[in-house]
Formats: sequence, structure tokens, C-alpha cells
Amino acid sequence: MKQKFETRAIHAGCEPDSGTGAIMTPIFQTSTYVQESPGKHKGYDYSRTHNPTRTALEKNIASLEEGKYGLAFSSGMSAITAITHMLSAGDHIICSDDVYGGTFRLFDKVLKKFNLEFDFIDLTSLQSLERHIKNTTKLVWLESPSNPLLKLIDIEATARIAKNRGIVTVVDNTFATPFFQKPLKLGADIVMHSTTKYLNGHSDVIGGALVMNDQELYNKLQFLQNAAGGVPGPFDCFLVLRGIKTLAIRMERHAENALKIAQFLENHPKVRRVIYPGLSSHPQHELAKRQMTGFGGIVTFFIKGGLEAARKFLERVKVFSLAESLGGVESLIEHPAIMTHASLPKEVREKIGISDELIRVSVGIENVDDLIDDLKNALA
Ligand code: P1T
Repeated sequence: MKQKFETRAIHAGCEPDSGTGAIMTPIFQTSTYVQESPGKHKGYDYSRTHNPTRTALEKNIASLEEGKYGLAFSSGMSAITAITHMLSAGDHIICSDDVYGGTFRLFDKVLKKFNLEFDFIDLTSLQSLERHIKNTTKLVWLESPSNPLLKLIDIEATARIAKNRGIVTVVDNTFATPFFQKPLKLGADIVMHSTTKYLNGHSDVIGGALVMNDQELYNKLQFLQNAAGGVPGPFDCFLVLRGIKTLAIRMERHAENALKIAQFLENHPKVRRVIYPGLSSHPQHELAKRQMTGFGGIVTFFIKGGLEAARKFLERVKVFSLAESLGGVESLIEHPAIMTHASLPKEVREKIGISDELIRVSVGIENVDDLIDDLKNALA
């Protein structure tokens, strides 16, 4: 019988050390490996290409996503960059209009210079996806739930449309994590992660990962991982592996706390609107129930009173920390328009709904009563 998620999170890729019996994967802090004879070695020749601590992490994340192959990177952005290195000048990419500001910035400010063409569209509409596909379209890029507006995209339907046209679908699964959503099983070709977030879970590492089933895609991406060199160090791999061991119980608590906070905010007179996929008021709550097994730990809401009210509120929280990032055990709160999504031009932000009243909450695993108390006091 195939092991369950919680068991694989702890054991996949992690064998006790053959030399010593050490139960924890050693941190192989080495750049190179001694060879018996030129080209004759134990599978490791140089740590940009392979490192045993990294191999353990890659196998572990692949197992959680129920994919065949995993690749680890030095950041979420370097994982994204590796995928874009598969493309050539003239290729066209369709990207969801609501993605992490850094992803938009890489596509819009860096890759357009290399003659890659982008359309940022509302991928909640499959008709819009069909309308924008061209002969040169090579990639469809999406986040679900998206950052920061928590839009849901029908992964199965999107991947089916793309696959029929020979287009690769990439899902950034950072917000949902494989505990709540498995894009490869829904038909996506590549799953991408900022391991900085829930997978590591303790706000002390920057990292990224890719998982896929297709061997040809894996060969290309592994070649690019080594050729471009955005690899994580062994210590960071160790920390992410350690974090993942508790992913399942952390995600359960994140989601339980997030739902209570979303319900509290939804009933607060100073709050205009709350977005959380687990609320029946979320426009895609039915899709969320179909394609996810839980709704995650991020809640966004619109505070009444414009930028002034948002600023005052964010200066007053005490248990929540005002900071970029998400997915750690501690609760974070931020203002997307000024912080994580400042790289989007104001017109674009306004068009898609990232207003000055929007606040994003990464609900941690503290006692939820303390969290609600903190929000209550700051709103008052
Ligand atoms: O920060 P890095 O590990 O390079 O990952 C980039 C990234 C990719 N995808 C998503 C969905 C993300 O949220 C991020 C990073 N996001 C933040 C720092 C943030 O506060 O939203």
C-alpha cells in the first residue's frame, strides 16, 4: 500500500545515513567529491550538479506532489527562471493576471527584453484562455489560489485546453501546498513552489522547487538547473526537509485558524469584503471544494476608509507582524499595493482589484483567540 501524505512527508527521500546510522539526513557541506579515476565516482561530482542533501529534498517534494521528479532551487524566483529558460525568443506565454508581484516583474521587466511575449489575462475565464492562445504559445502560468486576491483557476480544464495545443501548464502551488492540492494529478505539467513559504514553514530559508512527471521536461530542467546554477545550499535543503516533516499538521492548523479569522472579519463593521476560498461567499467556493482538500492559511480583506485606515490598522497590530512573505508558523500581515505587489503598475493593480484598502493576512498557528483579539483591537 502506498504510504499516506503525513508518512511520506517525514520519510520520503530520507534514508538513515549508511555510514553512521544518523537518522537525520546529513548536511553534505561540500562543493566537490573525490573520484577514483577520471569520470568514475559515486554519482556525485560537483555540488552545483548534485548534492546528497539536495537529492533527499528533491525526492521528498516529488513524493508529496505525487510526481516522478523533483528539482530544488535557491529561491522561488530561480525555479521560475529555470522554467523560462526552456523558452526561445518569439515564444508567447499566457499568465494569470493575479500572480506574485515578483513573478510579474520577472516576466514584464526582464524577460520581455529577450523577446518573449506575455499576455496577463483573467484565467478564471476559459473562453479568455482559448481566445488568447496563438501558434507561438508555449506556456500557461497560473497560481491557484492566487497571490494576493485568492482567485481560483480550474486547473483540470486549463491543463486540458493547453495540452490539446501542445502547451505546457505550470501551476505555482505555493499557497495551497501539496497537502491541499495536487496539480499534477489534475493534469498540470509542472508544479512550482516557493519553499520559502509553507514547505519550510519557519521563515528562515529562501528556496524554490519544481516537480514534474515527464522525463523529457525533467531532463531539460535538470540541465538548466545545472547550466544556470540557481541551486540551494545543503544547509537550506536540510532546513526545508526538516520543515516539511510537520507540513501536514501545520497546514491543518493554518486552515482551521484562517477560516475562523475569515468568519470574524466577515462580520466586522469596518471590513468591506473578505476573500477566503473556504467561505461560501467566495465566488469560486464550489471549485475550491472540488479541486482542493482544504482552503489554506491566507485570508485577504478590504478595510473601509482607504489607505489611511489601512495604514493605521497595520501600525496597530501586535501579534501579527507587518512583513512581506507568508507561510511561516507566525502570523504575518501586509499591504500588497505598497509591499509585495508594488511592481505592478498602479493601473494594472486597480484593474484587477489590488486597491489601497486590500490587506493580506498569513494566518499562523498561534492560538486563534489571540489572533482574533489582536485584529479586534487594531480595528477598534
Ligand atoms: O521569494 P521566493 O522564494 O523567490 O518566491 C517567489 C514567490 C513565488 N510564488 C509565489 C506564489 C510567492 O508568493 C512568492 C514569494 N512571495 C512573497 C514574498 C510574498 O510575500 O508574497
